[in-house]
Amino acid sequence: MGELVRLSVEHGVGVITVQNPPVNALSPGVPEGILQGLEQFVSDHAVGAIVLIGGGRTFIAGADIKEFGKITSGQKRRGPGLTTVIQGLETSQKPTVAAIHGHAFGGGLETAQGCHYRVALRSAQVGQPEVKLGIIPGAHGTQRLPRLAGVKKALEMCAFGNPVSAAEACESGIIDRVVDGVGYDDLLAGAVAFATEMVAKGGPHPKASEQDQKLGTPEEAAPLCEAARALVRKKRRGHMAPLKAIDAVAAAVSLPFPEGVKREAEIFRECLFSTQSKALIHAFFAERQVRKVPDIPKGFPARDVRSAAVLGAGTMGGGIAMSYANAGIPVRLKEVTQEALDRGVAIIRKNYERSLKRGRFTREYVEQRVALITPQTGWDGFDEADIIVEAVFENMALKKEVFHQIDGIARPGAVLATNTSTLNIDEIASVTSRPEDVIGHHFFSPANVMRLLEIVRGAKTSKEVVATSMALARSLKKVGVLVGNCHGFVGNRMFHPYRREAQFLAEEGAEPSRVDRVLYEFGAAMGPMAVGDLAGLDVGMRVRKEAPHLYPPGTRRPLAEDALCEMGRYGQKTGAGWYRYGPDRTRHEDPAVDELLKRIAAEHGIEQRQISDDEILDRVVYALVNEGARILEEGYALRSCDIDIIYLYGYGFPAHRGGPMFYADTVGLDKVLERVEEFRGQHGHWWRPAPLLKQLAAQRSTFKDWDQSR
Ligand code: T1G
Ligand code: NAD
Repeated sequence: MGELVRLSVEHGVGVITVQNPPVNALSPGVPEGILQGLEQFVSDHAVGAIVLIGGGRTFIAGADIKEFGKITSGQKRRGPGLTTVIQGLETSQKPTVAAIHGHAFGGGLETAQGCHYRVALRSAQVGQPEVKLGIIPGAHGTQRLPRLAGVKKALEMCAFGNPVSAAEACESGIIDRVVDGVGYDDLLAGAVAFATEMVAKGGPHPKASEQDQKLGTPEEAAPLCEAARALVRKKRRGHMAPLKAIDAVAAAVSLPFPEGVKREAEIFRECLFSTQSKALIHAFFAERQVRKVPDIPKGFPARDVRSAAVLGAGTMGGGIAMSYANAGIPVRLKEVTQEALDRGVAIIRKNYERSLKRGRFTREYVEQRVALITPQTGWDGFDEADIIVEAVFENMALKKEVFHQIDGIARPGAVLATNTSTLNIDEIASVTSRPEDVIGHHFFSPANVMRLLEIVRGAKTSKEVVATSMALARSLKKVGVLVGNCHGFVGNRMFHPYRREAQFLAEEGAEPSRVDRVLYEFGAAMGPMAVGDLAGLDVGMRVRKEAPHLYPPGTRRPLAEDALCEMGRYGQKTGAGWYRYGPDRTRHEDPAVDELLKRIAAEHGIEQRQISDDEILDRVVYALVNEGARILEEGYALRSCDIDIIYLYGYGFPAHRGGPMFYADTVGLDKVLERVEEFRGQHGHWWRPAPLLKQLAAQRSTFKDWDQSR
């Protein structure tokens, strides 16, 4: 305990410093330490005020999330809970001041709300991000925050979980003073000076729990809560915690403080034991786990990437160049013809202008970013770039030609990346004199928006180039996931059976719009048919043509999309695909598609039947899971959580389901296997269960356990 919290006295002010790196989470021992320090300073006559501060780079990032898994519903808490500490800070006879730098998140901000005063460095952020973990603030944040900041601000912060800057927090009453300076020492000096002023001013010192002026009436709060609920339903579709957080904030207005905190506690427990919360906490740790590569320890030497060059200014190249520019990295963008270059640059401009209009960027920011992109048709500067990213057409002969050229131009030590979505990285690398520098950087469309970056390790890719790519992903604000070099890598390899089953279902009589609806209701951003139309049905058709091994003789192959392509229906870009598209891309069901499906079924002897929503969901999602299990046992993904992150960040899989592999765990792998076997009985070949799925189901184990056993 002594290690976790340090006590000192500065100019007559007692300083409680939390020392629980890296983020000063409120792990067991921390609340106890704070309380002990508080009691000691309250009874110390030489101390006039108390400052609570975080050691290292941050204040307190909240409760220790690792502890959540250990809490069972009936368990009693050991020692004083966080709320006891918070109450102690608020009822202290001597003024208490929270000194915030880095982050005051979750229980950290709630602890600060217990203090009489809060000061913060300008760079600090405060927030109640609990909803992102499927829970709500559980240490009275939903009750004190509306009293400090008003109901509207508290709803925003508690229901969406987004952080607020120190300046904004000061404006809304969460923070009393912004302290100038840059680090811990400046903050401590500012906080001690502030505390000394408060001692001189004298009490009574404000208690957030007693300040009701900003709460207003339940009648005034009702429309604010309704508006917040409507926004949540739109932006966090299917998520339970944000709606619950709104209920808890509403209780702050309708109930006296002691009753409000009881209501908050009830709601908090309801959320904590939910599957949604488990899934979101899984996703939180998974996002951090994927940064870890077993054979590349932390701190492994990585190369600096200070300049980049991109080949191809099409859909992907333009977005990739924007990603570099947005990270402040100058980037050259090369096309074959001036015409193609102008087209690419115009799209980049349009994208930035759109962000400007939406208020995401300022004009100054946009101009700075655009200035970092140098469009060109020649090779100028490619010999100096730290990384060259190839994003030309998906064609092996062309990629080889381009890599041969790059090899002749790039400086020694440059990373040579390809954005191919299916081609063999080793074959591409083989035409260069330095296959150790070649790696796949599989961005997702639109590359400037989508956060996933599959980093594809070739057989000869050096560890240094992998480490450089993983670090680079973070600089580009992407989530980098290391995968192996197989057809479609991880994401698209799994997406293939997912979309195949969706087509089979349509051919068997499930209306395409119903297939989409089922997936949408499951929480997916878009159903498989709508996604097909967005990406272009011709893409899948080309894959089926160019990779015949995907459909060995005697296996059933999907027919509908090839037939749609033959009718010129490539999806949104031709105004029709699975759906017909009106102006502004409005989607309409199309009887012509239903007729086509019936015709295909009749011609190929496919039985048309009533198909339940459950079958639709299980067939498409378990197709993902079964292929995911194969990928794991073949070693193309490091862990099942890597697959989950790929699906959460690259394919719009609903976050509150935790990813396909975690979802299968929550269903129970024995149940998943049973269903897979059932589908195998009905549909044959494609449903052979992955051996790993069989093994784990037999052991009554989970993919998560499998990850941990390795
Ligand atoms: N508990 C446990 N571990 C945590 C943690 C936490 N709250 N926050 C971070 N870590 C670990 C993380 O797993 C990683 O570990 C390392 O710290 C560095 O994190 C009562 C119920 C603070 C903005 O949701 O948002 O309070 O991978 O890589 O980019 O109402 O961490 O190195 O082994 O993310 O500098 C609410 C979650 C909890 C904050 C820092 N709090 N954390 O970002 O570092 S619920 C949160 C973050 C709660 C109360 C309730 C970010 C960060 P490893 P990092 P970063
Ligand atoms: P695209 O057709 O939009 O753009 C390709 C561009 O490359 C064209 O503008 C073309 O003029 C240019 N080009 C061709 N040869 C060139 C050369 N020798 N030098 C410079 N430029 C050249 O294609 P895209 O969708 O951007 O795809 C590019 C790559 O990214 C492909 O490998 C594709 O598989 C991959 N990818 C695409 C997506 C997607 O959703 N579109 C997603 C991930 C990866």
